[in-house]
Amino acid sequence: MVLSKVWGATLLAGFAVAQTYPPDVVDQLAKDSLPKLKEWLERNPQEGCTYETAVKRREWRDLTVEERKAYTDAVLCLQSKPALTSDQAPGAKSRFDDYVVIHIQQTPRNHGSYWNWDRYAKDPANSPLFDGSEGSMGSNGAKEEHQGIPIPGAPPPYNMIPPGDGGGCVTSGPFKNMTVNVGPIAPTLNVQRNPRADGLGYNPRCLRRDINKHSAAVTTANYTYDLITNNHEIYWFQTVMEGQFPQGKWGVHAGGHYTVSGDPAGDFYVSPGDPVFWLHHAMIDRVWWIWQLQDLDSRLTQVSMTKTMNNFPPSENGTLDDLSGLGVLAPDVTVRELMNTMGGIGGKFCYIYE
Ligand SMILES: *[C@@H]1O[C@H](CO)[C@@H](O)[C@H](O)[C@H]1NC(C)=O
Ligand SMILES: *[C@@H]1O[C@H](CO)[C@@H](O)[C@H](O)[C@H]1NC(C)=O
Ligand SMILES: *[C@@H]1O[C@H](CO)[C@@H](O)[C@H](O)[C@H]1NC(C)=O
Ligand SMILES: [Cu+2]
Repeated sequence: MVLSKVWGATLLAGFAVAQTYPPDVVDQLAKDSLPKLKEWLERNPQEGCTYETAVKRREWRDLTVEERKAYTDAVLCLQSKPALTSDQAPGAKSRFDDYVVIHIQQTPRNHGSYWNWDRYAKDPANSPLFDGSEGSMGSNGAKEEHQGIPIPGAPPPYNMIPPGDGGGCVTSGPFKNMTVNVGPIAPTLNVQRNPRADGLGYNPRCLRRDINKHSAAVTTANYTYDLITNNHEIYWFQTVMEGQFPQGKWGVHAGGHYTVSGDPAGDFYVSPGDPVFWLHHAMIDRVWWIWQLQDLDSRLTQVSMTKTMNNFPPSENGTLDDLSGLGVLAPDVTVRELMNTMGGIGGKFCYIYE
């Protein structure tokens, strides 16, 4: 009896470990597009970067538990080192906070592993990403009542995402004890206010999440596939990805952010303060990369939109010669260099997605 219980548990554990995710339609499209990348590289050899030497970015669950722990340990390490931005932002206490500050001030690009939304969309709270195990990015927050997530500019019923089962402090996993230092600026939960109007003052509090399957429902592979294959210009690709709120379409970008939700993940400005932000934005980058692969000759250099968000205040169109300006994080480089993920910045920027 006892023995069979032990066996049952072992089998169950074995089954959980063996859980796999068959390729979704977007994974298949990415795989089918790789010959186009190889063919383009043959015609356009890049300095310091080849298909073989490119870093292979892998999905969260495709990393081993040890590799996932190494990733979260690296985040914890950043959180243990002194900040470089404390002059401008007294609330910044760590090197991790520097990234949040620069995001608040600008728009960063820095990614490692990624989160394939479709894999966990049905039950994100119990997925390898958020199940609270040591190989996760930390758990959901404790249950705490709230009204849901207001989506300004959308018609009912799309103007309010119903709440999930969390809302409070993260209860387990690597970021259980994490302190959020800066913000909020645009909170979706009732969060204690920052002492400074610009959100950069010191405001220590727990990391809160409300893992939300209502938001995740718009990030299944069919939405992403539709986005990639039915939008042929960067303007439309970007517009559909970022959501068409007046039409009640949240888009995969907001869908992913609000799958985590909480504080600071649900805050438009401070969202990088939740470590999982970086996995979400790596997926955004992957989706853009797959879109580019469909027509590299034209899409690798396509940019759209003006230099201000929603063109407010009105500004000139962005160009490939614009400088990124990542402050203390990195020297200035042109958008052109950042667009070239197969050899930009003298070959330092060299990666593909697996
Ligand atoms: C959280 O902090 C407590 C008290 O310092 C410690 O015992 C625990 O191991 C920490 N948990 C994690 C996941 O770091
Ligand atoms: C994706 O699939 C869901 C569930 O079947 C469906 O409700 C939704 O309309 C689909 N979205 C697109 C863009 O095809
Ligand atoms: C800016 O971009 C828009 C959309 O691509 C285009 O219609 C417009 O002519 C551009 N403006 C300038 C000054 O180049
Ligand atoms: Cu975002």
